[in-house]
Amino acid sequence: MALRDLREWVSLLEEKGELKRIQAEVDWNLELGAIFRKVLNERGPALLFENIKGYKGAWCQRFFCNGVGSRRRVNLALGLPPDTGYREIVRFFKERFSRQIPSELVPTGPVKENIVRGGDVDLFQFPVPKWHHLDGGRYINTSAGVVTRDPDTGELNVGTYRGMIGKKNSIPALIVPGQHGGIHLGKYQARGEAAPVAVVYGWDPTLFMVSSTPVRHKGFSEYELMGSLRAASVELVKCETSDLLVPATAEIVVEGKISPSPQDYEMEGPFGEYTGYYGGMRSPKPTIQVECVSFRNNPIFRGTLEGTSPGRWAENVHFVCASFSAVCWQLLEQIGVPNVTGVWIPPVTDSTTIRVQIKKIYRGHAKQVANALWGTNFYFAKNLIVVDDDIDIYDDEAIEWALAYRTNATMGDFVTFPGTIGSNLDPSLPLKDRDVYRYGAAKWTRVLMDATINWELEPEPQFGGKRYPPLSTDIDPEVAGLVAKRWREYGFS
Ligand SMILES: Cc1cc2nc3c(=O)[nH]c(=O)nc-3n(C[C@H](O)[C@H](O)[C@H](O)COP(=O)(O)O)c2cc1C
Ligand SMILES: [Mn+2]
Repeated sequence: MALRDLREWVSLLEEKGELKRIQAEVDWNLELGAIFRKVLNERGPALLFENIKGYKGAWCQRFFCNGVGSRRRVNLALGLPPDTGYREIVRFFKERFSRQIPSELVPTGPVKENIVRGGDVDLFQFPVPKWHHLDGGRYINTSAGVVTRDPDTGELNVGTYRGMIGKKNSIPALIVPGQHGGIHLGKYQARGEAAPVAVVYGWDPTLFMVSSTPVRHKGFSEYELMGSLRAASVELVKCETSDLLVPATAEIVVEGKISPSPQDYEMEGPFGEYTGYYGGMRSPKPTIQVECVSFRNNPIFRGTLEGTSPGRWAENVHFVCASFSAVCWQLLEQIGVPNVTGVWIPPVTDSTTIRVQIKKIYRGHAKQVANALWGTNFYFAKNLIVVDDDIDIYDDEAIEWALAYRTNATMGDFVTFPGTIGSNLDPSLPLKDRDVYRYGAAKWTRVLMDATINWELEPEPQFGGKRYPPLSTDIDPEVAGLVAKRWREYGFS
C-alpha cells in the first residue's frame, strides 16, 4: 500500500521503531542542525521535533527529518524487505524509472486547509533551521520539490534545488541553468516573462527521491515517476496562483514567481553542500517572490542536512547512491553502450566518482562508456572508473586492485577531457571556473580511469598465450583437494 502523505510515513516509521520524537525545546538556530548531524553520524533514527523555540502558536510547529537516512528506511519507503542490499536497490530503481504511472488531477485536498495570500505571507512562520554556522541564511528549500512548467511544451518538472529565506516573502535559490528547472527559467527569461514556481514541503518520501535524481523524462514529469516508485498514482491539485500542480496531501506548498530581471535577484549562499564543504558563493540569485502559501492543519515542515565526508553521511546519500547509479545505468543503455553489467556510486562521493562494470567486447569499450556519459548534460561523473565483469564494483578492495594492476598511463588508460560542464560546488576548481552563468554550472576536467584489461597487451607465451597471467592466489585444484583432505591432520579444525 502506497503512503498517502508524510503523516503516514511518520506513523510507519514510529511503528517500526525508526522514529524519535523530540519534545524538549530545541532552537532552530544551529541547535537543531547539530542534533541532526550527530544523529546522522551515529546512524540514528528519523526525527520529529515537536517543540521548536519561538514556534508555539506559529502556523507550523513541527519539524521532520532523516526519514530516509538509512538503507533500512529507504527500503521501507520503497516497500522492499528491510535488509535488501544496494545491488538489488539499484536494479529496483532502474526498473521503476523505466516506466510511469499517470497522475490524477483531483478538485481539492488537505493542502488547501489553510491558504494565506499576498502581504500576509510570512515564511518565518515555518520552523526553518539555520543548519550550519557559516550558512548565508535559513535554508527553507533542502528536501523540497520545486515545481516549474516548460513554457514551450507544457511539461512539468519537480527538482530539488537549494533556497533560503530572503525576506518574509522571498526565496533566492540556486537553480543552475543546466538543470531542468534552470532550463525552464531560462525560457521564461528569454521571453521577458516571470516564471511561476511552486515548492512542495513534506509528502510521500518518493517525492524527495525523484525530485533530487536526474531522471530523463520527456512527455511526462517526475510525478509519474513517483507514481511508478510508489506503485500508485499521485493525486495532484492545481495551485492557487498558477496552473502548476502539487500533491493534494502535501504538508505545505509555497507559490510564487521568479522575475526575469537580474535586478530583482536577492543574495544567496553559501551553504553546507553535498561535498561536505561549504559551497556556492554569496551572490544575487533568481528569487521566488512568494504570493501564496497553503498548508494543512498542524503541518509538518520537512528539511534535510546536506554534506558527506568520510564516516559522516547525509540523509540523502542513503538513496542517492542507488538512484543516481540507476539513472547512469539507464542512460548508458538508452545511448546504446552494450554490455554494461553494473553501475555503482559509493555513498561518500555522492555523484562525483562513478564505477561502471562492463563485459568488454572491444578495445575501446571503456572509452565509449566515458564518451556516452560525458555527452549528457548531467553534472556528475567527474571521475569515472571502468572495470571488467570479474571486478565487483561494490568491493573497494577489488576496485583498488584493478586500478593498481590493470591501468597503465602510457598506454592511454587515463584519459582527461577538459572543459565540460561540472559542479560549481566543487572546491577543487579555481573560482573563475565556478561561474554558473558562463559554464551552465562549472568547468570540469573529467577523467576516465580505464581499469579493464588492455587488449593491446601481447599474450604472455609462458602461460598458454593468455593476455594476463593466471592468478597465483588461486590454488591449483589438484593440490587444493589434497590439502582439504589432510586439513585436520595438519592440526586445523
Ligand atoms: C539535498 C539535495 C540538494 C540539492 N540542491 C541542488 C541545488 O541547490 N541546485 C541544483 O541545481 N541541484 C541541486 N541538487 C541536485 C538536483 O536535485 C538533481 O540534479 C535533480 O535531478 C534536479 O532535478 P531535474 O533533473 O529535474 O533538474 C540537490 C540534490 C539534493 C539531494
Ligand atoms: Mn526533471
